[in-house]
Amino acid sequence: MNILVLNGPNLNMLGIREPGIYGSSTYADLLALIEETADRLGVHAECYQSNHEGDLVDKIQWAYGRIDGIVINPAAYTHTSVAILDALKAVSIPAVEVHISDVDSREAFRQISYAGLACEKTIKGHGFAGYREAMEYLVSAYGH
Ligand code: CA2
Repeated sequence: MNILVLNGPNLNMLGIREPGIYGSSTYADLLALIEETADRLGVHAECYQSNHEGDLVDKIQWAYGRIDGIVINPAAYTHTSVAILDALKAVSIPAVEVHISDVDSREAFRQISYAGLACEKTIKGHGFAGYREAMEYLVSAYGH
């Protein structure tokens, strides 16, 4: 099984600023957790981060025919991007939305998710563990 783990803008800055909201672990630490999880589950994880909306759309389109499940944290684009929503709908690959922070207890604008409308499940406020839980869900639902 091939899982694409997509991260949106500024998530490459993890651990560098705002440790109170996002924790003090880095994006490299997150990649290590995803790799460890993939090994344990016996799947391949393709990780991609971009600060650019179109790049994320391109990567979702690239996934068509290659990837069996998507874990996506679109970061700020969660709350604005119809393009990412449309791309997820276009490829129709099972997807899980992840947010490190509990977006429901933050500003009102963070409680709107466009990407989430194309996802089977949303995991929020579980920190990095949310990515592991999302991968476990995809493997249990679609692993072969
Ligand atoms: O909680 C999440 O995972 C978010 O997707 C993170 C986004 C935010 O816009 C969403 O509302 C919720 C922001 C990611 C920014 O990451 C930073 C990392 C280090 C320092 C500053 C921002």
